[in-house]
Amino acid sequence: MTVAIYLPAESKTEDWCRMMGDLMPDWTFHSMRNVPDPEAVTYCVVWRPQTGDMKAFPNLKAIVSIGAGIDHVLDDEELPDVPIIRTVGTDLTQRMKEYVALHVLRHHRAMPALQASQARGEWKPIVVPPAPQRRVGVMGLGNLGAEAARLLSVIGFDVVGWSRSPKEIEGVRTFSGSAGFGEFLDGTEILVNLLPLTEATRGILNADTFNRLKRGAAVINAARGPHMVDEDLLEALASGQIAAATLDVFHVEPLPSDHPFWSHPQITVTPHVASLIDAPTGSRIIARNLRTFEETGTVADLADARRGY
Ligand code: NDP
Ligand code: OXD
Repeated sequence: MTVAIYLPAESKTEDWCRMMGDLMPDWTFHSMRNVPDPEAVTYCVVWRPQTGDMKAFPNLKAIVSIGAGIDHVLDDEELPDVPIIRTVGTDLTQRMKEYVALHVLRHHRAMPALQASQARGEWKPIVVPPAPQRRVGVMGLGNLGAEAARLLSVIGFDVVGWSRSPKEIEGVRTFSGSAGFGEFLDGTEILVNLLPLTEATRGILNADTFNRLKRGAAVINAARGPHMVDEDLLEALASGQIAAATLDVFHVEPLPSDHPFWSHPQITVTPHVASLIDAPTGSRIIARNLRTFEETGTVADLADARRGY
């Protein structure tokens, strides 16, 4: 089998070709920019490919996203109509749970304000309520959101969750669909976004959403930049409706150096590291999925392109 790999940095593409070749010596891996025979390519493995890249391969059987999200693949308006395989696994879920717990606890325990006091040399205790009196809302209850919500509940938070279809998760009160969205938001003090980016979820972190949260809420966006309406966040921070935000993802990545988020005192910026897949783990998952798909014509981690995730 011949596979074309694309990552925005050509040196990384070459690393992936080497790693995948070591794991699957009976398969052939080429950089997508350097494929000798496009007709031989049956799989593409990609992160943020460019429009039209994959239509060059007429015998494609499937596309593998190097990541849980597939929005970067669906952005290709000339995308071949073949199955899309996500790259997910326990390592990714573990990393995301850690990121969410860290930043929820940080907001809950008022760490940004305590650090600001330290910078001023001020001894200024802040008393926070115990976790059961703090409502945390998790948007998206898939692989990542469900596990993050479970962990927050084990820590003791009052956890609510929101998804497209109804869900049952121990220790979490769940809401679904647009009918359940308002009730999910009411009283939420720390909002965590783990939705996929689709037409239905683009811009969902906007003024209307912020205004339904408890005044002084915190927002954590670890999903995709275009979920956020940046101007609405800046206004909500200025008005006090939102007290703080932790942002891992942005409309443009890397976040441009002149973007106001960089220096905003109430915003914590992390460079898309919430659950960064490491190459050795990712390549092992992808190798297993490629073999399974080749043998059986399907895998558990298939995305649904019509749904958008
Ligand atoms: P899943 O596909 O497993 O889960 C998505 C969840 O979102 C599901 O619960 C789904 O509902 C819900 N959902 C989708 N559309 C809607 C909607 N319109 N209204 C309400 N709920 C909706 O995704 P993952 O948990 O694996 O990943 C989520 C996202 O996290 C990825 O798409 C990616 O963008 C982002 N991500 C970010 C990373 C980072 O490092 N920052 C790393 C990995 C992922 P239902 O269950 O009913 O289908
Ligand atoms: C992903 C990501 O989608 O890293 O996996 O953002």
